[in-house]
Amino acid sequence: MLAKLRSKKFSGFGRGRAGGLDHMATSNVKLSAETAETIYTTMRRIRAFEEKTMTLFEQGAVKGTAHSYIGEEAIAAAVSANLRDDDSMASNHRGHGHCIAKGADQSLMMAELMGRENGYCGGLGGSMHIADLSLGILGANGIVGATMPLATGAALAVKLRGGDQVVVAFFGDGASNQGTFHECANLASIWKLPILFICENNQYALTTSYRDTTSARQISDRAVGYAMPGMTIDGNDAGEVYTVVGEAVERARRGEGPSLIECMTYRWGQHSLRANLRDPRPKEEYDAWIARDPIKLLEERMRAEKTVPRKRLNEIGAQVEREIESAVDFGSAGAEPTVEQMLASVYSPHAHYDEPGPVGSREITYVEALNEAMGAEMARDESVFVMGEDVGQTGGIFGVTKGLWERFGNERVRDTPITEVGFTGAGVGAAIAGMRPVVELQIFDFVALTMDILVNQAAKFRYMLGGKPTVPLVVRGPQGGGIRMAAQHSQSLEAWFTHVPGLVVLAPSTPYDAKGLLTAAIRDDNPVIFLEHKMLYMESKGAVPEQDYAIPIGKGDIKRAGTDITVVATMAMVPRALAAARVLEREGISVEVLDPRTLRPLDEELILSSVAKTNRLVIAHEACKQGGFGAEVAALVVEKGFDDLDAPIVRVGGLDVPIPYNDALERAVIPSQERLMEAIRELVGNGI
Ligand SMILES: Cc1ncc(C[n+]2csc(CCOP(=O)(O)OP(=O)(O)O)c2C)c(N)n1
Ligand SMILES: [Mg+2]
Repeated sequence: MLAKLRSKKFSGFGRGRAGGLDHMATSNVKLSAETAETIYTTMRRIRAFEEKTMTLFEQGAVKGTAHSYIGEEAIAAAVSANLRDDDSMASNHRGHGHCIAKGADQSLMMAELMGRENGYCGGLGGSMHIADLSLGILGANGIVGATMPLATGAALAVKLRGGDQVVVAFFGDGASNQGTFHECANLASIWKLPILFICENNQYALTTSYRDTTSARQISDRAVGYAMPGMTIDGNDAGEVYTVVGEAVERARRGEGPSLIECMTYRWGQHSLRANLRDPRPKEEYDAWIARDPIKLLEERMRAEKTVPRKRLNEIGAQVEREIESAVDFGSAGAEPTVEQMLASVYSPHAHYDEPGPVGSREITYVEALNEAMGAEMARDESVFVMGEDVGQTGGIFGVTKGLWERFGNERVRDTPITEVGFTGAGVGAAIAGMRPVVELQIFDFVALTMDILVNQAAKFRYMLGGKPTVPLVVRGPQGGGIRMAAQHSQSLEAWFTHVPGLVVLAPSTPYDAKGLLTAAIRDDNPVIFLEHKMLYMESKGAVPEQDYAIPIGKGDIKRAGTDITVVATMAMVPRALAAARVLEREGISVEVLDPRTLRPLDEELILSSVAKTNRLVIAHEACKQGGFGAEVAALVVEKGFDDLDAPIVRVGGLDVPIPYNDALERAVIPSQERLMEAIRELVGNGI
């Protein structure tokens, strides 16, 4: 069948035609009565749900927006009829149909669309974020193209566990132009992941035609570039979808890797219920596709094949009407969610640990400490794996993952292509699917490529889904300057992430903290941005216990006690502040050096109690001063500890320029020990 359909495609769909309509013939594979009835019932259910949603939207009971799946029902229904309960799928903004087909509870869906506390996401997600991980529904998604990395990661999780489940990524013709599609198609192909890329080509992305936005003749042609089977089929023919997808599912289960199936279809409505835009679709094209109602086509097939009698179809119609009425009643009876419920949904609770302190005589480097934490956690917990560029046999360009490949092998210490969105996104998908990925970004500046994945996906997943799922992901790598790597390899970017609810941001400055915090990060159920520093890689060595230990997230540390002034310093500024404190001690100035270690959540109490003791505060970080993390610390002390201050707060930060290449200029930009000492001296001499 695959070969037949492939050759059909090559003889068929031409650009500029009405979506290949002339060339699509209903497949002649007979559907069993049971399969036909299952698919038909699902299609009717989706249609009834979408019609009701439209009415509720007009009445103001469903707010915001929703994207109707009417016209495309055959795809979700026939794809899902091939899936087992333990298979999964990731959906997009037009996701109601996918969720219903995978077995989502319509009452919980409807309550969510109505924004109620009894909805799937407790009213925090709405139409575009329905998910039910217990049914393998990895979530609809408001970001076009995000489906692919989540599904790819879930498929990677299947492979790592040695399962035979498959994962489906549903996406539109528009999404096929996103980098995520291309990065994930490549990843899925080289790793032979059990994933189906199901493109629902409804021929338009909002108001643009795929014929104007897509380089290939058909989207399935792109499969060639990723060495996977690709075919274009009639998405309104449930029989054809069922048969072709069935073969691709079996192929994936056998471990033969991904397939790309492009289902030609048409949405009946505008882009969304809210959209009131120019409709560019020619009347002739529109009428031709509406005449090919997928539900009617299946009814005709069942009549021709004499499988399910008309009477039974009427019963199904009546049954889905009852279901939808009861779903609406359930939603209408739901309470409004509370602010307390909302606030409790952002983070999974952090574990409590008793840390041993940097005791013992064994001294190791910062790099060795990080390596030890990963090795110990991988040995302790099979769901932990490491991936990134050159992390395997090479051990990473700074040697942080050295030796792990030899201990844990290719699968769990996984070299990736240069595809930051793809592998960081796959990390999120794998975390959602229950693994504990540790993703290395070779140089932390490259995090800029992954912002959607971290900020819109990882940080919000638990929250959007009503505070239930966990995202145990660590994204780690070296930031900071000092080794003449210039503006795109030297930045300190912590403030980008401390601003995002849902993320944890850790920034160790010593080998002891590096091991304990990385251990805590890997065990934590939240996405963690784990910042390391190149200068600490090169220079930092210190006492680290041999045993496993974790440092509680949210607990700062006094690195040196003092009475005249507090210096809150982060990362490479900590050893500088300590060196400054040693010099100033000889001048009679007693400096307390406080390292927050955890930037989000911040140990506010420790900072406030230190300032209450010293009455003076300098904040030192390497990042640009403007908009830097120091502003947050300063604001905290002004808001909650103002009466304790005897002098203005001083921030010592990087100059507000990108990091330059020239060494003298780089030294001028990054705060030096001398600059720090000047600030401290001036502040101690100032005040009341
Ligand atoms: C990254 C991103 N860009 C733009 C949008 C706005 N937007 C939402 S849906 C959509 C069109 C998507 O088209 P397609 O992938 O073909 O799916 P369809 O709506 O046709 O089902 C656009 C532009 C978005 N949500 N996310
Ligand atoms: Mg589209």
